[in-house]
Amino acid sequence: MRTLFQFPLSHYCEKARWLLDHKELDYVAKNIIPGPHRLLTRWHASNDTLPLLKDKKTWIGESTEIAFYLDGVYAEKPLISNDPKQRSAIVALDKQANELGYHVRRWMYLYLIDVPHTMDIMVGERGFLHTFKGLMTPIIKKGVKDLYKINPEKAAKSKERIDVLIDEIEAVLLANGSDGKHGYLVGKQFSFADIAVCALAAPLFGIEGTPWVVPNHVVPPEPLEQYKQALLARPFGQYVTRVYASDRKARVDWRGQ
Ligand SMILES: N[C@@H](CCC(=O)N[C@@H](CS)C(=O)NCC(=O)O)C(=O)O
Repeated sequence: MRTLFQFPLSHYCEKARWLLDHKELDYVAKNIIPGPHRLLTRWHASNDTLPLLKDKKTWIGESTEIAFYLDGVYAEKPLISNDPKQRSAIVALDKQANELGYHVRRWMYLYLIDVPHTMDIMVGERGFLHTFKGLMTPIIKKGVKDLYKINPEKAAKSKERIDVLIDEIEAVLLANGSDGKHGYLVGKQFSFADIAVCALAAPLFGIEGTPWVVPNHVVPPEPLEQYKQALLARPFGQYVTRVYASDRKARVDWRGQ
């Protein structure tokens, strides 16, 4: 059995779950305590972040590495074209998506880190963090703020980058003949580029079935809601929400175990 070590709220972990789900590979999504997770990632993948995949005796860190590993080892339902032009377009889009994810996280946390619902998801519904929720919540909150440098100045800069990256990705989409309502980023097929971009942009949209759905009792912060509505009026927003509806067939609960 494969194990994906994850944080439920992480959109990079959503990218890895989507890869495994697309390939229809069985796995368990296992939640790890933030902080001590680095003992595992450093030991097995020489890095600091999740997702981390264990496939039999092989450990793979980094969402992009996971994509190339899975496509290399499991030929069914390929995600990365062998055509050199398409392949380099996919690699370039994944790079842009990774940067987008970095800035989306910082900008959104500025508004969401103090919303109790965010912490509810981070501590989960069972396990160590849940049991010691009262004690752990301020520690996790401070850790997240320090780690991702969540402050108004940095978040404003991140928002500028988000705007630029979305413009760039949308331009690729349009150049590939898509108006947002149909089609994909590279060629005619759904590919790794679509997973990378859609997963890493997903928190902006609060799509049903993802960790970023805003429950009825939570009023979404106004800047986030305004931006979501502006994006939904554009090809980029229509593309992300449509691809989620048509191609995100989750086989494992994002809440993990
Ligand atoms: N480049 C990495 C980024 C993953 C990443 O940033 N993961 C975050 C969660 S969203 C993380 O594990 N942070 C914990 C840490 O940095 O210690 C990937 O694509 O997998």
